[in-house]
Amino acid sequence: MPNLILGLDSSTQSLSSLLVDLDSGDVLDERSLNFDRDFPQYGTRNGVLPHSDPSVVHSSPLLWADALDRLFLQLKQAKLPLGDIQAVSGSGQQHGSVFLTGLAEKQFREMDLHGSLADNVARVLAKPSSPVWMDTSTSQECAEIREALGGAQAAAAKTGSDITERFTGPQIRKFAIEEPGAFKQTDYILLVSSFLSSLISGGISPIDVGDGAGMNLMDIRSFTWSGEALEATAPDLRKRLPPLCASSTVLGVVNPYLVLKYGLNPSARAVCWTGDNPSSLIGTGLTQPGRIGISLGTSDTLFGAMAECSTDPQAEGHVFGSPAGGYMSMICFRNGSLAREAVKKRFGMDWDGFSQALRDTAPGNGGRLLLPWFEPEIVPRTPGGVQTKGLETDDASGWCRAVVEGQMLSMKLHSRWMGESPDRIHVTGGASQNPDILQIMADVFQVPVRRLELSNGAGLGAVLRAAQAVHPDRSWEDLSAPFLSAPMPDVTPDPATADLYATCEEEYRNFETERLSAL
Ligand code: ADP
Ligand code: XUL
Repeated sequence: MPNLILGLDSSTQSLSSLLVDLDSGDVLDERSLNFDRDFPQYGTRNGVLPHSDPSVVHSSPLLWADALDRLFLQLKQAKLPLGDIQAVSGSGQQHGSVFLTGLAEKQFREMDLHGSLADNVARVLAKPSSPVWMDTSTSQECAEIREALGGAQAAAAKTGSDITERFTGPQIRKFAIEEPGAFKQTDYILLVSSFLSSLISGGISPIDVGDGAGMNLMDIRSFTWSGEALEATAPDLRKRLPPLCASSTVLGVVNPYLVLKYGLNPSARAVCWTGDNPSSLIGTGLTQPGRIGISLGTSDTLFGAMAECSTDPQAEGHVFGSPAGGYMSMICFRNGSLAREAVKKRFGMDWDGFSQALRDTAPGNGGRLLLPWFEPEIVPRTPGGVQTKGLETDDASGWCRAVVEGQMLSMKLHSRWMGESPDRIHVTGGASQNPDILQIMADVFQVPVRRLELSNGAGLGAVLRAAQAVHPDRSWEDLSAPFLSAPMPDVTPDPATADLYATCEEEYRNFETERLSAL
């Protein structure tokens, strides 16, 4: 029987899948459902629900469940050999939380086949919407938890990160304070990853140590729930959280719902899910320290495997468990693709026009600078408002270069704490297909940039993690080799721009410092 593996990725804006044959290295199918376009009934915009308060950003767990059903239906209608799938895993946007009642475990174990996955979920939801990573409404809760844990540095040393607005702990605290009745009804608190993993496996999934580290609730050194953090966050939290587990945990076989409705093999393994960034670490071939990955998705993230656990003294970056064992560092910029899109839209361009503008302008942009805070930014923490220097409002090509240079300079500046001098950057995510953006990245960092054949690093990570869980005797290198080819030569840096961008970094840092103190 062919050795097929299915990897899923439920991101901010879409659910995508990758079906591969592990033995031949063939990708049998790659597809994606866009939440706004394919599920208009939920009324999402860029994958999230509009809200009168821009700091409150939620999405719908029913939408994520519906997308899972639709995806399996499409795979079945495409007559793909779903009965040959040996293992399924996935990744989810990090930090988002799903609140379920005590009936959830039984409901997921004994799914009602007459209803959809969303119908089954609707019966056990303790909170109709899920706060997601773009939510910045928990500053008060963060301050309270941070104080209880002894300040930002102490919180980072304990949980891997300073107490952070989008992280699950502060979101849980807000829910417990604002809706005590609904919180009381909550018996299970899951992440997006463990929620979808629960639907696939038919039960309540544990939370893996990659995504679990994004909650401000896990002791980053022992990979267990931190009693102190739980205590500081919400009452009786321990009993509401599933256990933590290694990312390679095989949860059992897939839910009979998937067997009976879509023809999955009853012995196919359901492997624990993780967060999209830990998954991208694996899917970009970065299981060992020495190189970094950059994901240009809805958010831009920069990550790398870490030799040992060391946290950011500025408390802006994060340490997570790596799905390959040990640790990874990660830093997340909220103004990623949506900021590039805002500039593209402002000047009525398509991506070709945007790229042409990058080619038409010179490195350094003649001193024109932009701090890309189109929306509240996480790194550095600021409520936002785009800041420019020397940039005319109608200077279309200047704006295009300024947004990308600003993003790359900011990534370089704010990732210095990782102490990495990478010899190569591996890129993934939607915007990684744009070579002109990658050229600016190569020049700013002065290292070659490798674009991988499969631009969905998180989805490939899900495939490789599932494969490794069912073939623990095989190494990551061996499993990933057929899938990590580069479709084009590395984008190499122009050494002539090295000094220029070192000066730009200095100017960017000064401008950022000045604006942060003025805001
Ligand atoms: P996520 O997984 O966070 O939902 P993706 O990694 O799928 O996001 O990336 C989607 C984004 O990729 C789109 O929002 C779009 O801005 C960006 N994108 C797609 N094509 C290009 C391109 N040619 N140049 C720059 N950005 C692009
Ligand atoms: C990481 C983060 C985002 C989400 C969505 O901390 O908030 O990258 O995982 O992709």
